[in-house]
Parts: sequence; C-alpha cells; structure tokens
Amino acid sequence: APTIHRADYAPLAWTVARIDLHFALAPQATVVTSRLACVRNPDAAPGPIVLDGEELETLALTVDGLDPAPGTVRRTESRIEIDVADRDEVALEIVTRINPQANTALSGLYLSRGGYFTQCEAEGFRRITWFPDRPDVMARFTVTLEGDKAACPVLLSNGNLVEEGELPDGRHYARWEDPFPKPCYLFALVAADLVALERRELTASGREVLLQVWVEKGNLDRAGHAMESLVHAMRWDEETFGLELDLDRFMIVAVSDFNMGAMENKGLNIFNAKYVLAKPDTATDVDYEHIESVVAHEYFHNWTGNRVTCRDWFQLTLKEGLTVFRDQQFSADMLACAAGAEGGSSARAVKRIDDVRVLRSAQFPEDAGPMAHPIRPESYQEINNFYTATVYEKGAEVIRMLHTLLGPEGFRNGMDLYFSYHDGQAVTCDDFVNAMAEANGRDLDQFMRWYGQAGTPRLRAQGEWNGADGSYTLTLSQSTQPTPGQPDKLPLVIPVAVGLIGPDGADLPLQLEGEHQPGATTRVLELATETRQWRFTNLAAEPAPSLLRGFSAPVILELDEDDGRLAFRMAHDSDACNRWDAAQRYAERVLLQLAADAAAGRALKVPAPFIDAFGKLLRNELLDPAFRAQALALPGEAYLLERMEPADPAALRAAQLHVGAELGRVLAADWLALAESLVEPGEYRYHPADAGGRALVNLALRYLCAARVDAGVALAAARFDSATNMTDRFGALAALMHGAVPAAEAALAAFYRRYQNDTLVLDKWFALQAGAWRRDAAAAPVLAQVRELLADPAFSPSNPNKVYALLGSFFRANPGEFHLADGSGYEFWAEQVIALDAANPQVAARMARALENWRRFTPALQAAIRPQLERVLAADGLSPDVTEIVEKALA
Ligand code: HT7
Ligand code: ZN
Repeated sequence: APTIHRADYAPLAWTVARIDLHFALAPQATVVTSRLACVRNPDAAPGPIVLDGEELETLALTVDGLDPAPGTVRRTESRIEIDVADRDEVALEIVTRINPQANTALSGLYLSRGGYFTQCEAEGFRRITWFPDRPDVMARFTVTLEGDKAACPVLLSNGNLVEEGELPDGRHYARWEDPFPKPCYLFALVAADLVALERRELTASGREVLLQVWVEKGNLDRAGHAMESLVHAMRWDEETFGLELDLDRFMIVAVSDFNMGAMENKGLNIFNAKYVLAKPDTATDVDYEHIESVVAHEYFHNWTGNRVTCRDWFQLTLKEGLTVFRDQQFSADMLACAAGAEGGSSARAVKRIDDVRVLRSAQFPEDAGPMAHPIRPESYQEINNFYTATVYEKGAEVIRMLHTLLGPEGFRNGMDLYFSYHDGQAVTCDDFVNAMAEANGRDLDQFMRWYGQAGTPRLRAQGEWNGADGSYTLTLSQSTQPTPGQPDKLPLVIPVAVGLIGPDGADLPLQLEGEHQPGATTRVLELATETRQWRFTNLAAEPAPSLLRGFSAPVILELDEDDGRLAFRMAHDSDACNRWDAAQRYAERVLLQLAADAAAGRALKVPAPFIDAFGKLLRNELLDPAFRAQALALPGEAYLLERMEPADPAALRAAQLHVGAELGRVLAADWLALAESLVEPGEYRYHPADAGGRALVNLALRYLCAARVDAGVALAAARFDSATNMTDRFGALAALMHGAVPAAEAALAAFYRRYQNDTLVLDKWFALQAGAWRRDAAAAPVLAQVRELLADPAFSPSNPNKVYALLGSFFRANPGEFHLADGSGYEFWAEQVIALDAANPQVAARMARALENWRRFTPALQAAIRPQLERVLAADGLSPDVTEIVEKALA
C-alpha cells in the first residue's frame, strides 16, 4: 500500500455542500442512491471532482441529470474523477449496490444479529457510496431509510426525524435531517429490532432534549447505567466547559459486533454492547467504570471532534487526545464527587493511577518499538493502524501538560477561544495550540514539539544536599532515544511537579533560591532545556525528593533511590500517585532481580524488607481501600518486559509466580483479616467506596490463592458461591483460577452454566482461561486450552469481542504462556492472524501487533518469531493493515 504523508495535504478542488441519501435496505443487495451538491472550493487549485469508493457496484452516475460527456469521467476501483468546466456547482446522482451481509470487516454498512449498522470512521463511508471521503469535506446530510418493518422496526440516522411512513410489501421508511454540516465519517444509520430506554432532560439554557439508549429486547434492564452516565456527561460539559448539547435528540445504540469501543456519530452514537450494557449480575465495577467513561468520551466528541473536526487524519489526536483528557477529568470528578469531601483527593489519584498504568503498559512499549510515532504522525499506510495508545493516551497527556502549564482557568479560556474561532471547521493541532497560546499570552512554539517527536523522554534527576547551608540542588536533564525515522531529538517542555519530604515524612514548604519565603509544598518546575538546576533553600534536614507528582509528564523518571528510600516514600509520600509509584518501583526492582535469577537458574528469594513495606501499606487502614488495591498490585508484565533486557517472559513469569505466592504466604493473616473485615454493604450499588472495598478483597483472595493458603482458598470458593454481583463472583473465580487450585475447575464450569446464554459474560469466561497462569510445569500449556476454546460453540471468529477475549488475552495479556520456548505459540499466532485477516483486517492487525516488539526478546525467542512474521507477510492477499504492522516489525 502507498504511504501517505502529512506534508502532502492539499485542499480538494471540489467539496460537497449537501448530500441526500436514500437506502433501500436488503441484506445482500442494499441500493444506495446519493445526490450530491458539489461546490468548487475557492481556496484550492483547480481540478476535477474526486470521489473515493471501495468494493462498490456502481449502477448509475449522472452529472446535472445527464450522462457525463465522453472523456470527462475517469474511474478506477477506488477513485472517480469528473472534469467539470465553467461551473461552480454541480449535482451528481450516484446509485451503488452493496452487500451488508458479506461485510465481515465491519467497516461501512454491515449486518449484526439481523440488524443494519454502520461504522464510517475512518474510511468506511466510501464502502457505502462514492464520496470525497476525508474529514475536511463537511456536508449537510438528509437520509431516507427504507426497510422491512418486521426485521427492522427501528430506522435511525443522524439529526432529527422529519418523516416516517408505511410502504407496500411490509416495508416502511424514515427520513432524517441533520442540521449540522459534518464530515462523512460521522454519518450513521441503524435499522434493527431494538427498544429504547428514554429520558427527557433540560439543557442549561432550558431546551428540552430527548435521550435514548437503544438495545435489543431483553436488555432494557441493562441500559440504566449508560443513561445515567450520559446525563452526568451532559451536566459536566455544561458546568466545566459551558458546552451544551446542540441537538433535540441524542441516541446511543448498542451493537454486538463492533471493531472498537464506540463511535461518536452526530446524534447517533453507536457502541460496542460491552460499553453500554450493565446490571449487577453481569457487569463488574470495572465494567461500570468503563461504560461511564466511554459514554462520556463519545458524548464529549460532540464538541471536540464533531463541531470542530480534524482537517485530515494526521490530526487525529486533535479530537482523540483532547477527548480522552476530557473523559479522564470527568471520571476523576465523578469519583471525587461520589467519595465526598474527605475521600475526594484519593479517589482522583486512584483514577490518575489507572490512567498512568494504561499509558505505561500500552503506550510506552509502542513508543519504544517499530510502530513508534509522534502523537501527530508524519505518515501512514493504513489509518486504522493509527488509532493508537500514542494518539489517544499520550495525546491526552500532552493536553494534560497544557492544562498544568496554563492552569484550569487558562485552559478554559483557551478552549473558549478555540471554539470561537473554529466552530464548524475542520482544523489542525496547530489551530488548537495557537488558541491556547493566544488566550494565555504564552509562546507555545517549543511545546509543539510534543506533537512531532516520538519516543518516551527520559527524565534524569539528581539531588545534592548541602548540610552547611540547608540547601538542596535538584538537577533535571532530559533525553529521548532515537525512534524509526527520527534519529535526533530536541528538548521538550516538561512540567515536573516536585515536592520535598522531610525526615518525619511530612512535606516541606518549598523556597527556591531568590525567593523571600517558603510557599506551597508542591510546585511545577518547567524543564525546557537539556538540563537545568533548581536550588531549594531554608531546609532543616536532607529531604527526599518526590518528583513528577501526579505523573505531571509522560516521561520515564530516572532517579537513584535505594530500597530504604522507596519504602520511606511508600509509607509517607503525600502524593498518592507517587506513593503508588514508589511501590511499583520497589516491586519492579524485586521482580526484575528475581527474573534474572530465574533465567540464570539461581534460587528465588523475596527480600524481607520488601514484604515488610508491602505489609505496612496493606495494614494501613487510614488509606482508602481503592488506593491500597492499586498500590498492592504488582506491575503488569507488559510494562516489566519493556524494562527487561532482553525480555524473557518465562523468567519474568517465574518471578511473578514466586513473588505473588510469597506475598500471599507471608502476609496471609493480614490478607485474611482484610478480606473478612471489609464486609459487603447491603445491596450492590456502583459506588467508588464500595468498589474500592470489593477490589481490595478480590486482590486479597488473589494473593491467598496464589499462596494456596487453605483458609483463603475456602474464602474465595465461598464468596464465589454466595456472590450477589458479578464483581464478587468474578473476582473470586479469577482468584481461584490464578491459584490454579482444584476448586477452580468446578467454579469455572458453574460460571459457564450460569451464563451460557449471555454472550458478554462469556467473553469474561474466555478471557480468564486465555489469560491463565500455569503453576505446575506438568500441566498442559494454556495454548492447548485456547485452541480447544476456538471450537467452543460460544466462540465466533467474526465477533471482535470474542477474538479480543480469547486471542487478545492470550497474545497480549499472557506473555508467560504465549512465548513458549518451542515456538508453538508463534505458529498459532501466524495461523490466526492470517485467518482473521481474510475476514476483518482491523481485528487481525490488532492481533498482529502482539509481536511488533519481537526484537526485545531473547535471541532464542527471536529466532522462533522471525519465520512466523515472514510467513504472515508472505500470505496471499494480506491486507494493507497487517502488511504495515509486519513490514515495520521486520524492517
Ligand atoms: N472515534 C472513534 C474511533 C473508532 C474507530 C476507528 C477505526 C475503526 C473503527 C472505529 N470505531 C470507532 C472512537 C473514539 O475514539 O471515540
Ligand atoms: Zn474518541
């Protein structure tokens, strides 16, 4: 596939002002009639009308009602060019026929459980009809849907319903008008047998709006939380950014087959059912949390993405980074509000820790591998491969740094200015940062480097205590390793939130050289050069630095701290994020040492002071249970493998198993006391305080089962049997599985029996087995179980959720089992990637990415991986999606 470069952007000679679409829906032969009002673009060089298309059967094309004049139309499989002389407006009518049933890629118009659904971002609209399929073409849409009334009683599209009626032969129609011009990636239709949970709300300005959550019959009792989340999101955006819903009707639709999480189509958000449906018996606290944040994320796109959209797909982070930041802030506010005045700051920190975990385990490895790219990439072969952790999560960190540098008010002023300049436009990341700069009278030119430079910067910190004058000099330096295509890196603007902890564990007031009096206990230093020093004065004793508080920048902090210092910060750091981080650093140190011991065949021994430090956190009842659940969980394997040289998943797994079991065994009495003291409140409610308790109990069960402590295993089995909600039931089951105790098998079977007709819950059942850890070398490898599960009647390779649950959990979340020394895991990977690719390239590419960082592994593993990468690359008809991933991995 050709490489597309950001620098090549040029506006189109012709755009589209209005489009009138008519769909005659039929499973295998849907006829789409499109009338386009094309207008010449005065800002562009002259040229033909250019339309994109993919897998379309073209039945008719007229220009101003006539067959085009000979020689004026050039057509290939994917492009139509029409020469138009002497006019500034042209009416095109195009009739295409498409086959939704055969659309297994789930891009464009497709069928899911008998209903019709669309997914147009990024380039799905061209699979429906010919159109200039790029986000800088913003048109006003009217849409008429016509379909079988029995099969599809509900006909939805963007905007307002303006007409509906009956047709002969059991068919009916509906006509929708969207008052806002939009790019075609925001077009959507749904025609299916659904029911809606409805609610009417008043916006801040007093307009009544109709909110609907559409689900399959039988799922109405699972739609309430999504509706609540939507209302909360509406209120939050009004209060925080003064942004109001601009439509009379806002719809959310749940669909079972969906490549990603959800899609922000104007007024008609389409969601993976996983991010809509929840009731206590089927959804965990984490599911509830995800639903709240995804509903909010899509809702927030209405302003950051839809009203102001991207000029081209290189600007994707303009809408995604900003919207992730907005949803992170929203979730933190929701948690803090629920926790009340006392628990608010801890609840916020817990959310921040979650975000940091995702960034470190998904984005840091991406930024250090062959797919490393800036948050605004310079080139791509397949845009679908660039919906990445970098564009989303690192993009959100970049916005967060602006928020830190400008302050909440300055940030809000920047947002207001951005909307005042660009509402209704398709713009670039520069436009956003320029608005922030102008609103705050601040030069952000150097800050823009965050948009263009790939790789995770390393922030090196060194402190020097001068007992003679009571000063502490902090030296911060930055450097970034080369990434593909970017050998040289420039210094970035890095906000570093700093605190100094006194010997008694309390924060010291900070006074920099030249200042007259001490001030706050945390302040933000700005490092904009390669290296810089700050001198803190007026200190009575040597402090312990607490750097990068709140994870104030997406960097790797390098600071030499001995075990004692880490234990001290685990016990005292007032910044909860850093307190958690101290525990993670200590655990990482121990785990990597034990992994090295395992690789060298040495005996494994967990240092007692480490267990001691963990025990102190565990017993500290002043700490919020949700925080303790975070701080006592070991770092993820993906993150640790990234820090291991060379990455040796088997050795790391041995270390993980050993440390987990030791923490369970030595601290058994504490874990048991904790699990028994955190008594369940009455009826289940999704509330952060309750959820924190449940998370901590589930973690305790996990450690106890890992250590096979009899009383702990019995407690897990009992909680599994008596659970009244999915969080407890699944937590207990996961603990039993994690310990690979005999009771696990019966519990797993009981779980299956109970939920065999509940496809979303079965995803958990698949994921748990694919992610299982073996504790007995004589047991069959998990790979054998995964192969068997592929043949389970509940598995379906055409359903992305099933693929992610079974294969994603195995390839991406279970390195200790996937990276088998005999290479059989890799053979299986190649076989599955090739098979998936034939039906759904986006899903296949996501699975393919599991091996992109293969060069980090031991030479023996590399030798087994390479031929499988080559085998995939040589497969017949490989998609551009998978080709790009594997080519870059092999380059
Ligand atoms: N903006 C949405 C992206 C999306 C998507 C992209 C490619 C292929 C399928 C997709 N489904 C949704 C999701 C979001 O960030 O809100
Ligand atoms: Zn998004």
